[in-house]
Amino acid sequence: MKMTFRWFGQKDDSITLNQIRQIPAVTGVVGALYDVAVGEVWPIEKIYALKEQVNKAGLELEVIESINVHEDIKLGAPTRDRYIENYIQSIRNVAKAGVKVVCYNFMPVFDWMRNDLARPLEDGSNALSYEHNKLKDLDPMELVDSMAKNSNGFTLPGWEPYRLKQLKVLFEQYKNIDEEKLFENYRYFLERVIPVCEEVDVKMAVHPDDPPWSLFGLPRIVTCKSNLERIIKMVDSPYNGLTLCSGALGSNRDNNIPEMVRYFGGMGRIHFAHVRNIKFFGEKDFHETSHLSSDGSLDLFEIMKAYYDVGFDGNIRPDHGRAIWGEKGRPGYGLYDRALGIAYLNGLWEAIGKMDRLKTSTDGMAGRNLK
Ligand code: DNO
Repeated sequence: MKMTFRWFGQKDDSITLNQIRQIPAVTGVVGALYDVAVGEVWPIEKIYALKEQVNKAGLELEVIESINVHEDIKLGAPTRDRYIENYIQSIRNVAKAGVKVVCYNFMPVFDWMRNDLARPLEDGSNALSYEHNKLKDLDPMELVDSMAKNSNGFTLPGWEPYRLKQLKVLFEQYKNIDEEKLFENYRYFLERVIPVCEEVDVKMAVHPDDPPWSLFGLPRIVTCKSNLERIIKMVDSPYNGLTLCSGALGSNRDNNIPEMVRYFGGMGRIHFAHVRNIKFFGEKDFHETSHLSSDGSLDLFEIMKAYYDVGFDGNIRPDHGRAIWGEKGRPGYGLYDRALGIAYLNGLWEAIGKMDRLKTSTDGMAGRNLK
């Protein structure tokens, strides 16, 4: 596996490339052009500039998170073809700069959702949290306001003001879109984009909906094993794959993450791994935690073991972390807890690999003894 770290660029991240370079085993950053509006073509010069900056720091830029999909594509609006053309051009451009994987999502209107960006935890740190009953009765505008007010002055990925300006209109437009219609519009998009990905060798990796259920009456489909399977089979190409996010999918108790890693990883369809933990405190309520298995509800050993067993050699990154040691970073994206997360994932990976090799050699010796 290749360990990476998400970076929001020089202007908009409290963390420097040099700091990232010093986290053990990190070989690359996961980046994006944050100043290109959704739907516009990513200019090649800007991609090259980002790549050069990252490479100069001794890091790679193999993964983009995200090239966002314009709402007109998800809505199947008459203007979608223009936006799909632009998307395709952006893919061609990132390919020229050596990008191998594009992470994106197909969530209507909102990206990930939480109702508290700084829930105090027992150890004095704080983390993102989600309480279903509090959120479901909220006016979506209030949610947008509170996300903006509590983000320590950073723009949260997925909550960029330009995207949310048209909220009321969008809600109106989505009234006629149910899950089946959304699947149909998704297929239309994939049928046009994946052939180009095959040509330029860029893998598409859809991020699951976070949380993986419908909210505010909006359809959500990237939610569970059967839907993920349906999505990758809609255009059955190795270039049509997944960002398997343990925290996003894991917030639905019915999703068995190690099993999904084995299943989709075994098919070679996991192109990017987000690994983090969450802790349930209600049926559909959870807060984020450190990566450590015993701090949360997910078993990170089992998840990493599943990646090891399927021979995962793609890019992986720790996902959100808590805010610890007084750090005032972008909620979920501070340096310290994500770096601790990496150290832990590295430890699991080394131990799993060494135990496996030890087992193979003792099995071999036992075999010889028998002869
Ligand atoms: C949140 C992230 C998501 C993710 C997008 C991918 O922290 O996991 O915003 O980047 O859904 O398009």
